[in-house]
Parts: sequence; structure tokens; C-alpha cells
Amino acid sequence: MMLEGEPFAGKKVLVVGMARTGMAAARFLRTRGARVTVSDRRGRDPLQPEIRRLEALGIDCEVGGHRPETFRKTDCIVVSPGVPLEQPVLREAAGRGTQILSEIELASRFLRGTIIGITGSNGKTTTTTLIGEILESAGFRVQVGGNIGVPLVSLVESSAPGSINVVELSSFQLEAVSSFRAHIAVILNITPDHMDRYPTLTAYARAKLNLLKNQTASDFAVLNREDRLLLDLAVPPAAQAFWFSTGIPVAQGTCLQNGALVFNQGGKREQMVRVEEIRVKGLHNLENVAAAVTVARLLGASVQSIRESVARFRGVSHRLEWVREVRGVDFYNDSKATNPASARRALEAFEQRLILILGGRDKASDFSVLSPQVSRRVKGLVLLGEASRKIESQLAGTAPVTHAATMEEAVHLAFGQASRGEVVLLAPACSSFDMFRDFEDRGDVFKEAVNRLR
Ligand code: UMA
Ligand code: ADP
Repeated sequence: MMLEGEPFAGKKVLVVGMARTGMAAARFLRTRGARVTVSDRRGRDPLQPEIRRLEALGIDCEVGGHRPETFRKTDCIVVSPGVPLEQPVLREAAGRGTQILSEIELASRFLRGTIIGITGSNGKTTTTTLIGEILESAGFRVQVGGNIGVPLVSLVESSAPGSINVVELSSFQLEAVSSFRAHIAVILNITPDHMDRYPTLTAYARAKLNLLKNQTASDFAVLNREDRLLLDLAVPPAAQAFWFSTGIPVAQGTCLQNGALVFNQGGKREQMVRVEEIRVKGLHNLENVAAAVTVARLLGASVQSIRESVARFRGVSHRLEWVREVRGVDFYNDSKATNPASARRALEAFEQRLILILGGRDKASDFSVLSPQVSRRVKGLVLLGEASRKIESQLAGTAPVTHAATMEEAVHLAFGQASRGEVVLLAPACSSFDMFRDFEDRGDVFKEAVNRLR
């Protein structure tokens, strides 16, 4: 099928990865008339349902590894975020001049409406969700997608001129972009994560900064005024800079003044929301709210509708989520704290003494950054999963350690150490894949164990 004016019509396109992104990209490209092959390193058995669905659409499937010939005989390659660009088949293809696109780059070439891009090491999903909710209540036509779990390419058909696409973006998704441009780009923070994929922290930061690279003076960059690495690498951006901060006054953007978040622009000050109206816990969430408020105000949402939406927002599950109180002990699920920086912010959100459940799969992280907070606030550490021994040695001398083989055991050990008025916190600082399907599964198993306590 050849479609008029379709850049991919009749082109041979190879999609790498047969999960959410690859499936959506392959389907999209097929409807645009491309000759599509999907390649996955996993074997045929686990991929049977996907293969059936793709073949029914006339898409070729190649599983059980990436064959170099397939990568040679293609006009263009679309990579899923979980596929590292550094592997030989992709390096060779890039060397030969084959176009390699990330799925968000592909999607952005077709997407109608305005793009708001949100990245950062932590806080993306919370901020993306809040921006979506504020804009929707303010009457905008809104779609939310990206790293939050909905491939951007699957939003193309339903996008419309004048609508807003609120897009969560990971460093992986930002690696292979060439023309992707966000009208408003938000960078929440840059702290070490995914150091098992990137050779250096700068390489990881550079991928995130790709979000700013195609912006022009008619766009906006909403940046964390207190993030040292961001200030070193991103300033001055080509776009108009707006800042957010809870510790430093800013002339353009949102900061904390007299117990309220205040939006400043061109010498005008607007009180957006008082801190006591904000229900999500911790200074880090105040930063997320400040960033979201800045975006919404730049787009023209009214102060009142912004305030009402923020006051309604209860956060997203698995992010510092209160589970239950059992005999005076509060249990919190922060399963999405998958790196040391987010676990640190979770610890800082509490005044009380804590029992901390930590551990999972290591991403070449440095857990010693948690030492000051653990020494100050943690009464006992319960360690779980593959990274236990490394964590124990990097946090030696900070707090007494016990080891658990299962989440159920971890919850019991933690509860056994907690006194009335104290908190049991799951903030693992690691990914979940050693013992669980994903962080949601880990959080659910934690919550089930907590809900069984008597
Ligand atoms: N695969 C290969 N070759 C490789 C590597 C992987 O064939 O060299 C295959 C795997 O066998 C698998 C598929 O690729 O079949 C997996 O692709 P994927 O990891 O990109 O998974 P998707 O389901 O497409 O999900 C991706 C994002 N995953 C990652 O970035 C790892 C999802 O973010 C995102 O929600 C989704 O696209 C939709 O945009 C998840 C994530 O963990 C939540 N993100 C990281 C994070 O938030 O820290 C970045
Ligand atoms: P992401 O999508 O970037 O992973 P989430 O909103 O899902 O962000 O939150 C991930 C983890 O980081 C959670 O543990 C959450 O409590 C914590 N967190 C949320 N916002 C911030 C922030 N601004 N700075 C540091 N940690 C944060």
C-alpha cells in the first residue's frame, strides 16, 4: 500500500524490541504503509501472542536475537527505550548512515498539538500526572503519555491541533532524537541513575539535555534552580528559562515565599497555592508541584483552577504512598524509589524514626550517599534482594542491619523493630527485577503483607 505524502510509505523499517513500544511503533508504521520487521532478542515461546498479532497485520517477526543482515537491509531503524544503542548491530548501522530513531522522535513527526516534555531522574511520573490533571480541569484537551507507560506513537491518531500532549521522557527515550521539540521542556533534576547503561554521569545527563536541544526562543525551559549539574550543563538554554525552587527566590518562575508557592513573571507576583493546601508529602513533591504550576501558568490556566487541582492531588501510587497504621506504626510504600537519590528524599520527608526496607537489583549505584539520612533517622535497616551485601558494606556503621529473604519477612522484621509513633518505609533504592515483575508488583506485595498484619 503506497500512501501519498507518507514519509514511511514503501520504506523498509526495522523496529527493535517487541514490548509496549515496539508493538505500538510497528502497528503505527504499518498503517503508514511501511514494510515493517520487528526484531527481539527474546525467543519465540514467550513472544507467541505478540508474533501472532504482528503477523496478522503483515509485519515480519525475527526473534531469538538480532541478525546483522536484517540490520543491514533496512532503510530505517526504530529502537525501543530498553535497547542500548551501543550494541554492535546498531553501531554498525549508525556507521553505515542508516537512520536510527527513537519511538518518541518517530511519534513527534506526526503528533498534532503542543508537546510538553518532562524529564528528570526522579519525579517525572508525579509531575506529568499533575500537569495532566491541572490542564484537564482547566479545560484544555489533554493526552498524557510517554515513559509513564503509554508509547507516544499510540497517541498520534487521537492527537488534534490545539490540544496538549503531556509527555514523560526518560533518558533512554531522549538518546536517539534529532528533531524532537517540546514547546515546554521540564527538567526536574539530574542525579545518578541507570549507571549500568551509561559510561559516565555526564553521558546520562547529556541524554536528558537532548530535551532542550531543538527548542527556540519561542519555547520555554522549566528548570530546577537548585540542581547543580543542571545549572552547569544546561544554562543558558536557547528557550526562555523559567525556574522553580523551594530554597532560592526566582525572578522568572515559581518559588516558595511566605509559606506559599508564588509564580513570578516580568515583575508580577501571583500566589498560586499555600503549602498547607498541598497534600503530597516531602519537599521533593513541593518541587514537583512548583514545576507543574509553572507549566500550567505559562499555558494560561487560571490561578484558581491550578490551586484547586493541586489541592485535590493525592500523588501516584507506589510513590511515598501511605498504606496503613498498625498499632501506632505508619507504613509507607515508596517502591518507585529505584535509585539512592529518591530514597534519600523519602527519608527526608519524615520527622519520625524509621525502619527502612532497602534493596533489590543494583544499577551500579553508590548507596553511601544515603549515609547521613540513615544515620540521622533510621532505627533499623531491613535488607532484601541482590544488592543486600553491597548496601550493607556501603552503609556499614549507620544503622543496625537485618536480612530478609522475602518481602513478607521484611515487613515482619521491620514491624518487630518499630515502636508506636514510628514509620516503616519501603524505599528500596534499587530496581525490582531480581524478585518482582516490576516496581508495581513489588509495591503490591509490600502492601499485601502490610494489610495482613494484625
Ligand atoms: N530488547 C531487545 N534487544 C535489546 C534490549 C531489549 O530485543 O537489546 C527487547 C526485550 O527483549 C523486550 C523489549 O526489547 O522484548 C523491551 O523493550 P523496552 O524495555 O523498551 O520496554 P517497553 O515495554 O517498550 O517499555 C518502554 C519503557 N521501558 C524502558 O525504558 C526500559 C517504559 O518505561 C515505557 O513506559 C514504555 O516504553 C512506553 O513508553 C519503563 C521504565 O522502566 C516504565 N523506564 C525507565 C525508568 O522509568 O527508569 C527508563
Ligand atoms: P519518575 O517517573 O522520575 O521515576 P516518580 O514520580 O515516579 O518519578 O517518583 C519516583 C521516585 O522518586 C519516588 O520514590 C518518589 O517518591 C521520588 N520523587 C518524586 N519526586 C521527586 C523529586 N522531585 N526529587 C527526588 N525524588 C522524587
